[in-house]
Amino acid sequence: MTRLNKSDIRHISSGLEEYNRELQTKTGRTLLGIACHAYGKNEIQVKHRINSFSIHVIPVTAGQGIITDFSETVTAILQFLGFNALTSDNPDTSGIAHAFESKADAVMMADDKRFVGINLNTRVVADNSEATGRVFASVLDLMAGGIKDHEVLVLGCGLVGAAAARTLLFLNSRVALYDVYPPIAHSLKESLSVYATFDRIRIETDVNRALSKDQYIIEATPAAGTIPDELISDTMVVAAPGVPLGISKIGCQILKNRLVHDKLALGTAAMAVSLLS
Ligand code: 2YC
Repeated sequence: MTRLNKSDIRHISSGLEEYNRELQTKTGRTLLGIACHAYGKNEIQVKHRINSFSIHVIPVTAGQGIITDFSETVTAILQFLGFNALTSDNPDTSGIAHAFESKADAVMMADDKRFVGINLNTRVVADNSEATGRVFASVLDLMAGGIKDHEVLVLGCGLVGAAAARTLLFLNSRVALYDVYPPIAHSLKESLSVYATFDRIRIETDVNRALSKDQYIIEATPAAGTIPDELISDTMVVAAPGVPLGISKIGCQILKNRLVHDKLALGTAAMAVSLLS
């Protein structure tokens, strides 16, 4: 899991309005709309409930400690969506206790291993890796005008790539799994075979060949330069949850409206919407 740093986070809050417009242009849906699409929720009904759903974002000092503005940025994303969200004045135990005492509906917090949302009434746990893979697969579904029956190349078979692949199979697409460490791709294929017949899941071993074959891509690796500029075709569509982004600045200019990437917003939005029971 890539640990975000201050510079990854610095411009997210101030850029939310523009990013929302960008998502609308690229996918036809807003940040909230995409999160609703990912969880099959009716956006109108969600909007009726969202203002009264209180979420405390709690800084966590464990391990490598607090990332400057991480909690404040998560809170800003939630408030942008319409949630009744605040950053707790107290970290750790005190923050969790205060959330329960003030009858918050949910908390969100992250240590070095997991970033989660917890609904304090239903006990539902929203995991950032699961939600991020699911929401970026949904982005690809929207950008493709329906991903059903297409093949999608999933680069990176970790927790996020796995959740994306699972979602893509639920959406009746086919997946080609690539990981720099092939056993990871093979074990993902094994675990996915409970969701789909084997013929809808294949292992890709040559990423360059795969990039010339598949136009729909999930880039879920923690590496830069995963998709070289010279392999970007004029029909390629990329949903990229991976941090850092595996595409160069020139590659981003080539892809333009056929690339969606962010480091926190879509995953956070998906987590929060999934907590609304
Ligand atoms: O500020 C705090 O409360 C820190 N404990 C937050 C640490 C977050 C570590 N995780 C990450 O940087 C990202 C997550 C946003 C998702 C995956 N890695």
